[in-house]
Amino acid sequence: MDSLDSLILKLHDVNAVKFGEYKLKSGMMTPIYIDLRVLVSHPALLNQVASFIYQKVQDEGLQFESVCGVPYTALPLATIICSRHELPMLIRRKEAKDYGTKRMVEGICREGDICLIIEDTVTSGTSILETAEVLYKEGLKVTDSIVLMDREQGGVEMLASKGIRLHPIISMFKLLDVLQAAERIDAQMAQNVRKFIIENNTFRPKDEKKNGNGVSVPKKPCIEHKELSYTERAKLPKIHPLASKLLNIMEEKQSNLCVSADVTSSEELLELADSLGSKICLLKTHIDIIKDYTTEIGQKLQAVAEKHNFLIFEDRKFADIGNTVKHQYGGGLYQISSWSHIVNAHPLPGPGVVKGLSAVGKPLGRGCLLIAQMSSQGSLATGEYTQTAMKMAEDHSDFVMGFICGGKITKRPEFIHMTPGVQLLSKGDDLGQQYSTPEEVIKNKGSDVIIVGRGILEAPDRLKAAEAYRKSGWEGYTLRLALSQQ
Ligand code: S5P
Repeated sequence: MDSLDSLILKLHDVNAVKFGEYKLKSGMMTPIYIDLRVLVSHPALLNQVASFIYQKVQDEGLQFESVCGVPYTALPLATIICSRHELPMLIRRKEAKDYGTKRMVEGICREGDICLIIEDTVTSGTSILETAEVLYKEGLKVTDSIVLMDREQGGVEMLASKGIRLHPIISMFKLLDVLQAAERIDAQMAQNVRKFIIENNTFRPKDEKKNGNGVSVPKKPCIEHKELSYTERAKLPKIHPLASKLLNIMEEKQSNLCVSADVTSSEELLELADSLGSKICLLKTHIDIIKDYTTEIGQKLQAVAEKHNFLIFEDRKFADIGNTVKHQYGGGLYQISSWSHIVNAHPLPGPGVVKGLSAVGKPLGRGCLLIAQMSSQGSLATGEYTQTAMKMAEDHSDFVMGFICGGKITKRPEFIHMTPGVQLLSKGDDLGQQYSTPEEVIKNKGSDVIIVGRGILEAPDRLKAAEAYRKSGWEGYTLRLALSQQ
């Protein structure tokens, strides 16, 4: 298959990417227009785009029972993919027939089946959401969507807040880089478009309203507020003190790297903490996989954390009723609350789990992350579940300091987003783990902290690998900040 760069140039050749003054569906004027409707007149290119989309499906290891293209431009793309790979397809009608079955979706819909949505271009994500809402009404689930062109104007975040992961193939910034490098556009034009994209982000969760179909849509495209730096966020009046401390550490050490210390001996755990301590803002442990656990480990870890100025996060994933998690957190063999600054919890049992943990942790100045999404294939933490986690966090922001999630899910700058499933090279393991790169997670998906386990633990030189992840994560952050401040 051709490279992405050559695909971008071909799209430019056929006028699928145009520069000038154009009006978007929303009424917004734009200096760049993406019009993939022309693809049907270029069958070889149409085929090639379909191949890229299917490659993305495979790279991401997506699981689904059917495929639906957002009408009309993505319809032929979905058709080619489904025909080539013999996948069941669904067709969403734009208007219900006024005779016959009055169905809005053609094809077989089985309750609980997952449908993958394919789209050609995303600005705010509304078109995908509208198609998803129609599919939901048929009892289907939508967890993922693939888009050829992401204009990077808030679609990823908006859909993430609705529990749909958007996987773009070409991002606006990549497109501009390639066209500029090939001298199709000059630096000034590229810069104008970048500025426009950053200033016209459409994602503003607080202003959501329902449209006529009961579909939530952002009220109107808006000028996104300048993104705050970690230091600025650390000073916010309503921020959790531990979140503030972590953000200050991140800025001071220029690190948004959390190492997932998934090792099984206490000696290796302490050695890892000490040797990588200077590179990280946070050390994540799974204390129950340590085979020679003794009560001193917690204190020793704390001493190393103090020496290198990082925090400790026990990845215990509490998921029981309040009374039980209270004991699990404050007592038992591991006495987690005595040494771990941060813990996490599944929102599954309801707010009681947070209340129980808070009763133990809050007096000690501890903090909690809610698991709003998971990196593993087929995770159930999507859609309404993710939204409930966000609401739960807001209701308990005196103890909940952020989320485990795939990317930024709330615009409240007080909350810290931490993302596992990060590797520079691998795409996944054979047990369902799915990886994204630090750049994708921090710069494109707007998360704050990358959580890296095997990417570092299995490297021949762990320190060198930790430095590579620290650097990459930090670059993602500085780039995101710089872009938002232009
Ligand atoms: O959704 C999740 C949540 C977590 S906390 N997916 C995850 O992988 N994790 C944890 O992050 C997981 O338990 C493991 O400790 C780490 C990822 O490890 P890696 O080796 O795949 O980077």
